[in-house]
Amino acid sequence: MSRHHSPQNNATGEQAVLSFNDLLAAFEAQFNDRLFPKNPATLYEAVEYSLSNSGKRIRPILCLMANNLMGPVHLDAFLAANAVELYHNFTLVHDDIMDHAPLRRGQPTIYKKFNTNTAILTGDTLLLYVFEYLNCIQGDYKQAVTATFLEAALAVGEGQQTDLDMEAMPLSAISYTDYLDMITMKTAVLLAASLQIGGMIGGAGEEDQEHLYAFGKNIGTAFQIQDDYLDCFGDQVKFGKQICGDILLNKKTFLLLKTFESATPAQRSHLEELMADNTIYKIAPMVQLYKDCKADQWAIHECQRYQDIALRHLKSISVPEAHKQALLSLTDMLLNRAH
Ligand code: DMA
Ligand code: MG
Ligand code: MG
Ligand code: MG
Repeated sequence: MSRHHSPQNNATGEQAVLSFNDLLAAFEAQFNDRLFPKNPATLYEAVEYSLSNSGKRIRPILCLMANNLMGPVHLDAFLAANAVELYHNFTLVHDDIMDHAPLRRGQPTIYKKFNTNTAILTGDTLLLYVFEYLNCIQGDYKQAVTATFLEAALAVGEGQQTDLDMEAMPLSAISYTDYLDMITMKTAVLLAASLQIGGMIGGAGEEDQEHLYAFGKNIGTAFQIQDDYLDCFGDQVKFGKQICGDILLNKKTFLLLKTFESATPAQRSHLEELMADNTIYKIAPMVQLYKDCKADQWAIHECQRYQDIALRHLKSISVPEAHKQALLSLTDMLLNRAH
């Protein structure tokens, strides 16, 4: 493979900015070229299962797009994109065990299809490959890329532990800032780091790297608020995950926090009663309470607010506006909104 993905430049010599579909096709072509050990067969099957039916590939494409903002896509950006995608899949394997989730991307989750122990080994295998890909990066930014990646990966672990700890905590002990810190760590930093790393490999200056990071952090925050919303109000078939799992586990989601904040004293005591119930019978009245307190509308509003902040950071990046179109379209696709 050449060190740059073609087409590098168009006929006029201007930099070619590749679309989501171009980058996705290029990413898929090399992502399947893996050398996972084929034995033992069950683990191989579980690893392949975790990577097939593969979701939206948002994180690796963000990395490639950030790299493409600065110039032709570099082979090192593909290596980093692989690492990011493998790491993301690793976190999902664990997340589904932690969240007792039966479905992911419309199919049984790994621990359901195989068993929890095989799922843990699947996660371990993916994680080892993350570092193999990072290790293959050649440029003199290698150390900076690895450090940025590691910092993000550690934050995801911290965010996931906080998410778990919050399940058992009373709402009165959790502020909106605590919630934002938790979702920043578990979700937003990986998007932010993917973008920063893509930029870093493309030779972005420090300020542009900071804007890339902030752009990713804000779309990541909007993305998780939207994820909380969809877990309750989404279409299960499109969402690919079981609806209302967050309610059953008393996950401290945007909807739950906002409802608690806006509730009347009577609604608050109803909310607390429902939280003490561990059965599926709590779901319908809880959804109703969310609607009565307009938490659904607040979620849409807040998602928009973070998207707007993100776009301001994208605007501040010192490359021609035309180069940013792919990232703008991806943001729209990600946050389900047309400009
Ligand atoms: C997502 O939290 C965070 C990580 C690190 C996977 P979540 O449990 O809401 O995600 P999902 O809705 O995809 O299970
Ligand atoms: Mg989950
Ligand atoms: Mg989770
Ligand atoms: Mg969720």
